[in-house]
Amino acid sequence: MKNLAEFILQGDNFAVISHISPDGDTMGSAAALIYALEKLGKRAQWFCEGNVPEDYAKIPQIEKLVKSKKLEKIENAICVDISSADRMGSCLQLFNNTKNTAQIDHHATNTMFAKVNVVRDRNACAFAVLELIEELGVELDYDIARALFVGVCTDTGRLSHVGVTKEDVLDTAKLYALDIKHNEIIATLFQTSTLKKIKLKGRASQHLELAFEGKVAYTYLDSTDYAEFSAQSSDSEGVIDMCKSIENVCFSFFIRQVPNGYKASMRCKPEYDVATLCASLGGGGHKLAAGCTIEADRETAIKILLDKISEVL
Ligand SMILES: [Mn+2]
Repeated sequence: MKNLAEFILQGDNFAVISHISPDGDTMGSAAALIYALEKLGKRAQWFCEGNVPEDYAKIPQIEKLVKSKKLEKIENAICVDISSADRMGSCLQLFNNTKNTAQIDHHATNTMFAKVNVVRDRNACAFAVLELIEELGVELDYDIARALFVGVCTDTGRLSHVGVTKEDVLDTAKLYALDIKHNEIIATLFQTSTLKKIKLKGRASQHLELAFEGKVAYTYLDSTDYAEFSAQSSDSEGVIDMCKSIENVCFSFFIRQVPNGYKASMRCKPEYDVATLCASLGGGGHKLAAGCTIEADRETAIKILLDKISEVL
């Protein structure tokens, strides 16, 4: 972490890069980092392939990302919550053209693609960014704390996931100490829906199937489903949780159509490991939540995933 703090203190202008199809952790971590950089008198601009999902844009500290200033010159790049270079999507070009590169992440599968790499074994990248901010000697404030809280909520299921540690809770307490209006953030992100999200979930539940005596639940959404409800990929975020919530299910997956095939999200019970399974298909992620893209038609993609699961069940 000292290396990364020095990297930051030596620079003046920074590109802060989030992963494609940004989630709350990559956006919250990026926003907190940009606030901290600005407190140090640095200039920073956010880069990401993909739009900020509508719900997240309602939180001013996340909306700040798209309002971040445009830099004329970029000499330093920092990736947040990015496990491998390809997760930058179209931002990879910028990264490759930048002289000084660093990253802060929390994926066990991280490929150490930057010059300065900080990968922490934490349940959200936001916790690693909190540690960085403390290392930099930047005082936590309301905006930083709210941005980090968005990351924490997203990746820990609001501190409900099985691997959540005492350290996670104690770090989150530091955020609560800044009067972050946690209830407002939670209501905006998790307790408010839209008609299109509910319609999509309904469609996904129509497609829902069980396999291997109910131990596996899976469903899919095609591009036409999204188009029908004028929805985007982030509108189907809750679909995998619906599959996972079914009684006796050990593995669940949700595939959605993308231009080159199907993108799969997978979950499993703690005694299994979907990170390894997805890695064997060219993807990655965490032990209990991972993903991959399968360049195939829907039937083939489902068969490939079921075959992989049958090997470990
Ligand atoms: Mn993350």
